[in-house]
Amino acid sequence: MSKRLSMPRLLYNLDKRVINVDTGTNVNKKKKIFVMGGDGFCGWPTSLHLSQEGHDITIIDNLSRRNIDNELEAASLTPIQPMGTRLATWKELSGQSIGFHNIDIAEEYERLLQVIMEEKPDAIIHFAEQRAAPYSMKSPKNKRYTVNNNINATHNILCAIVESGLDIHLVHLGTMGVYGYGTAGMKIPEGYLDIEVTSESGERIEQQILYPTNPGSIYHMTKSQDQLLFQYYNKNDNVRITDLHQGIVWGTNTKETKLDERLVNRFDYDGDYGTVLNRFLMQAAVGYPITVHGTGGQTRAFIHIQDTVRCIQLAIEHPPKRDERVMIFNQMTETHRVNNLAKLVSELTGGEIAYVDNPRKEAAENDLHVKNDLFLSKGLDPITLEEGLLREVTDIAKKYAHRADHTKIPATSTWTKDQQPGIPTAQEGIK
Ligand code: NAD
Ligand code: USQ
Repeated sequence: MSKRLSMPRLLYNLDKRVINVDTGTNVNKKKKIFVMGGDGFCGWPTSLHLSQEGHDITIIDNLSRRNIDNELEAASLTPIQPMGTRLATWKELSGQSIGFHNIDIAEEYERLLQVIMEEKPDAIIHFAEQRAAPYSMKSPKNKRYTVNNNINATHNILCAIVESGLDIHLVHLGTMGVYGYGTAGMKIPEGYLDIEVTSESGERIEQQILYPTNPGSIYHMTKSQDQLLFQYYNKNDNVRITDLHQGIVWGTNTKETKLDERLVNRFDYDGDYGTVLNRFLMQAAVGYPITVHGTGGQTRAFIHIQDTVRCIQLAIEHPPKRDERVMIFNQMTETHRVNNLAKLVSELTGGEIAYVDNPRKEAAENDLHVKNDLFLSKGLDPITLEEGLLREVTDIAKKYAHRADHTKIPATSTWTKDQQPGIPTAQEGIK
């Protein structure tokens, strides 16, 4: 007997979107997407890229990252523009409008729900968390802020998706740090670990469980908590969720942010928000010693910002099915030992390396082997450090070196009373 393909029942709604009546999903390629945290380092280039692809983008951000810069008296190395200028420039260049709402998603649940109900997004990309490990460890106030902000933000989004009754695909930016930075002794899988348990009758049963978390900071711990929230809302309410376990993002600009200097992305280099490779590039460009913590034996996963944006597009294009478990991708393209990165940057620039005290409580060394087959199988063609590093030094770090405040470079936030700030000594060439 031949099988007839059942045709989807489609509804054309007032926004000219085509909705599958049975699943509630928008079957157009072009989607209405909310970018929570769309003013930030990853969120801004993602918003532009998805707008360029023809999606209808609305940014939701409370500009807390800009306020933290004010609090720390630090600033992006690149001259980022106010949100109004960013959006007007994008409209001028692309003809596309990006919407913007200033909402604190951790605190203003009713406003969040209202905007979801009114604009009915097909997908929400969630970048809106306090993302710096050193900032989260600075003081009890910072610990509490990071926990309250991050966990409430994630929970409010999940709760609002369920209360709205809409079938919204949530794409969350998580971290490789949930797996921990010990040596796993195996390739870290994409989210789920194969295990075998022995029943009372001696039968061996295979299972897959969430890879055990082992966070190394309060910030990373909030990402571990996020994972449980996702498991729960997926199990109880069938929310479609993709959790991207991202490595350290390096680089600054993407195809779209390069179009005009007013669209430039942020570049953090200060001791709290600057991440290791961008800090090393900037330090070398301004003649500051390259600050390797301890022996530099930590191995970490990396990804270029252009690939971040591409991965998020791939995640949006491949949502999990309604009854599928949380989809987890390792969003990274290569792993490097911190000390080797310092040597690479030093060879490229002539910069001097300083082995400073490690302000963090972390293993002196770890090995890291990671599976990232899912994105590669969906067509990701990664930018390697080898091809992008020099361009980053000349196009960004040297170009904006005059904006650097050297007093903001040292990492002074210590994990406990037993660690010391990572400050180079006078002998180590500090100018
Ligand atoms: P970022 O600090 O530059 O951007 C985060 C944005 O979220 C900011 O614009 C901030 O104002 C906003 N925000 C924070 N709390 C909010 C709230 N309660 N309500 C509304 N807006 C809020 O950070 P980023 O580097 O773009 O990182 C984005 C996400 O990606 C984070 O969740 C981070 O954990 C994750 N991630 C980043 C990296 C990296 O190397 N930058 C690596 C792995 C994962
Ligand atoms: N490090 C140095 N010298 C420096 C700065 C850092 O040796 O000047 C070392 C740190 O001690 C650490 C490693 O470099 O061992 C990475 O530090 P980082 O600040 O670049 O990265 P991390 O704290 O892990 O956090 C960053 C982002 C975070 C994201 C995470 C991805 O801020 O949002 O989740 O990278 S991952 O590391 O894969 O978990």
